[in-house]
Amino acid sequence: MDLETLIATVREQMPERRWVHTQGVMGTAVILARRFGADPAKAELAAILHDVAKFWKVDKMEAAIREEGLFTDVLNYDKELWHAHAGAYISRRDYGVEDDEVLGAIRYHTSGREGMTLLEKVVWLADLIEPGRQFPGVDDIRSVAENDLDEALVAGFDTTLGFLMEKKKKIYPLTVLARNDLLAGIK
Ligand code: DGI
Ligand code: FE
Ligand code: FE
Ligand code: FE
Repeated sequence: MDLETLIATVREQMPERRWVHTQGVMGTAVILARRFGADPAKAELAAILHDVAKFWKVDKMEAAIREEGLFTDVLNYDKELWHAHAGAYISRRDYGVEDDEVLGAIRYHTSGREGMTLLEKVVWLADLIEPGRQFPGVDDIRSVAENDLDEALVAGFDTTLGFLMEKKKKIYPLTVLARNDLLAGIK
């Protein structure tokens, strides 16, 4: 599938405001990729697809996750996590994305994981700080992201975890592992 067709296919699966977010993630992911030495084309492709399943019906996300059979544990956690796995699965199955780096960046764009790749970090952070995002502390994370990728991710995970705690939500173990791993890597 060529890029133009892919973009049109993704766009029609989401409301306009989510497409605006996706475009923001594309732009920010390319900037961060250049800044930190990841592949900008891969970052952009992952960004295009990262939220493709976000507005699917819950049953459809669940069916995709069960069909793939790799991350059924996520079904015991917040539904907000599901679109990332469903998205990675159909990116390969339906949209011909074979690149494991790109697929990983889609799959882990919500939860993160232990041992995140450079591309996964770039897309995770771009999702959090694209220009349309507004939450307390986002400008601080943007500042840190000017020069320290891992430190920006730690700040981002702290914000996400704080939000989940406040909402009395379960925390998916990969998110905890991601933060611990990033902390171990920064002094
Ligand atoms: O899809 P987006 O809104 O662009 O962003 P996202 O894919 O990063 O989704 C973030 C949402 O997922 C956010 O509202 C928090 C929620 N969430 C629920 N459980 C978890 C979680 N996020 C993480 N990282 N870990 C969880 O366990
Ligand atoms: Fe998402
Ligand atoms: Fe995110
Ligand atoms: Fe997103």
